[in-house]
Amino acid sequence: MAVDNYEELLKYYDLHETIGTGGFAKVKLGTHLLTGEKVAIKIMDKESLGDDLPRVKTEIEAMKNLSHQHVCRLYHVIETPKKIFMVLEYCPGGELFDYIIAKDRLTEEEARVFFRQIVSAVAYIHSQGYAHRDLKPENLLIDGDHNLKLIDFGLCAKPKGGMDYHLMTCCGSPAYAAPELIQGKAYIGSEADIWSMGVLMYALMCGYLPFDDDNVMVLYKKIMRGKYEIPKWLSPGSVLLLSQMLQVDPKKRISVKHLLRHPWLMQGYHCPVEWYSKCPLGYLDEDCVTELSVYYKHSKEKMSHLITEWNYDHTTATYLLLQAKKARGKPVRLVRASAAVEPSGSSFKELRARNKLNFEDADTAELPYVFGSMEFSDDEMFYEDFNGIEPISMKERTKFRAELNSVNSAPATPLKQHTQIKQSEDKENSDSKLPKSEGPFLHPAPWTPITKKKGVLTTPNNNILMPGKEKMSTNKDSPMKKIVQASSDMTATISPERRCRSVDLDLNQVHLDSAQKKKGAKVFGSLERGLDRVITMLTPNKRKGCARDGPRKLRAHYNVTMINLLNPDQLLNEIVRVLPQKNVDYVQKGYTLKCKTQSDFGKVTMQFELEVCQLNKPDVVGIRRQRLKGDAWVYKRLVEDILSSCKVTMV
Ligand code: H91
Repeated sequence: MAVDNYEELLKYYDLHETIGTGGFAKVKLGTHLLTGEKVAIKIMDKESLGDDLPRVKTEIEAMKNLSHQHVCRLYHVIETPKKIFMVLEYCPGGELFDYIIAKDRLTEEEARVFFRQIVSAVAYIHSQGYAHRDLKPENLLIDGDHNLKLIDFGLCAKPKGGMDYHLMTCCGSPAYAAPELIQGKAYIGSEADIWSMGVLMYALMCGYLPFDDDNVMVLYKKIMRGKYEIPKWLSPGSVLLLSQMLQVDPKKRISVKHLLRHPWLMQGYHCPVEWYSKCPLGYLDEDCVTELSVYYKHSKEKMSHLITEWNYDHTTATYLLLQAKKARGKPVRLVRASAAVEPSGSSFKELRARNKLNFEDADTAELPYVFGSMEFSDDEMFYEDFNGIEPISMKERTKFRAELNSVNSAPATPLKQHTQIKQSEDKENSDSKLPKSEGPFLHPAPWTPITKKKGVLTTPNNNILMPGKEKMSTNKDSPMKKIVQASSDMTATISPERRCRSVDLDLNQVHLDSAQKKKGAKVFGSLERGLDRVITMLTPNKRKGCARDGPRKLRAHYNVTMINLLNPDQLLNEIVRVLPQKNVDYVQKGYTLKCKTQSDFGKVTMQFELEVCQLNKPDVVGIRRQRLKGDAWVYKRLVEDILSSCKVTMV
């Protein structure tokens, strides 16, 4: 990897490990040098993007126009000859999907808190003329305050004639797709989004999908019939709301406008969902402008002018991140980099050291585990190798860093990088750039008059809606259920104080009666219970290469499952034994298993990590799981399968 691809990025950000992959992109954690704020950096390789380049353009243009408390914020776009970097709001809580499966399902109250935020985000983007078209729990992230942020606008549409124009492109994830969409009919984007929200609400409250099947054609038939199971724990109010959203006839489906004041959503709130932006781009925060103008030695007027160009350059990023820092109650201060501005005498090291000190109070507390290194870790290199992506070497980076002696001194020159990105070929998206004076900070009427017009027939995007997609199994009775039901002879006893509050990793459920177990055994929450059994029965075994270092010490998090076991090697051995049986390829690095599955044609269908770790409060062994690529529900079933097989072999 040539350093110059990262040169511009590394002027402003420190780059840490990969935190996920999204289709054609890799997402890394970063730190904005001037504010010390954490950011997520979506990295795309232009060459590998190919036909997906318009999708990236769509996403960037949409995100530039969107500023809302429940929409992930875009801060900065950097385009180099080979790469596109999108610097985004960092959401330490990860995907809503993982949160749901860690809890099996959410209570009605918690589902309502989240669903109000989803309705708020969707009503706002509709008010701005966009339909999202890929609403699902994987595209909702949880921020540091446990609030949801909508991501992935690559499939969104902004019909030229407004929200009520018909669209034709069939896109999104099959299980969330509206009946009219899979039938290839012209559809209205906002109506299709409401259907997906119905599927989403069902997933929140049930922990599984209303329409699901291994066979995509069977799945489509189920969607078109619109019949789904109503589990007994759903209240009459939620059953009614679901039925209003999951209406096969889009004309009979509830509208966002009516959703805002739906009795189910008002319960306990007594006020409709607030959909308008609480952070409009039009208003400039005086403290932030002052700090920036002092830093760059500009007048406040000049600084305000530079900011309001909204070029999504370093000025935009610094302003928005400073504002975010202020909102978190932190001082509105930029890192003073006087050492760095001195020609070549002052060491870059000094600045780095200072930055590190300044960043000491950053939010590591929110992270599921401590991000150890400010440089590329071994782990990172390893991961990249695993993916066949050439990593930037430590040597190159250090050399490059040392050369950046003017890193923080450059005045903010608005870069028009985004203009280099080719025009989208997506006919359903007009040039979505709103006139500056009509930015999203105005509160437009959310529902513009209807002007119906049939869209131009375009080829359904089969790349996205995958009719032939391989699925592993859709057996609703999770394999973990067997384990849980057979757990009366469980030897493990878990003291109440060992429970993880935030996730309700209710290890005590091993003692529940069978009726309760049946209810709670659907998804990942059951993972805890199953693993617990597996692990207590393991025989000690020597594993080569693991005596070296101990497992990492991680914090309790809902992606970390606690195991009632003191020996991490036993757990690692067992997982390593089972993975090949499940056709999972893995590379072991210390206590981390970097796993992947491949299709018959050698395409990587799934990538995830399982890491055996040590928790200190309580002092137990844990397993951190992280999906990096692949269908979320298939991943869930695969991990459950791996664990249930551990059990079968051990009995
Ligand atoms: N999925 C659809 O895995 C599979 C933590 C994490 C923290 C993030 C902030 C922004 C984005 C991702 C974050 C993230 C894709 C982000 C935003 C936009 C976008 C993309 C990502 C994954 C990709 C990694 C994500 C979660 C979703 C983590 N991720 N861990 N903050 O288009 Cl707008 Cl791809």
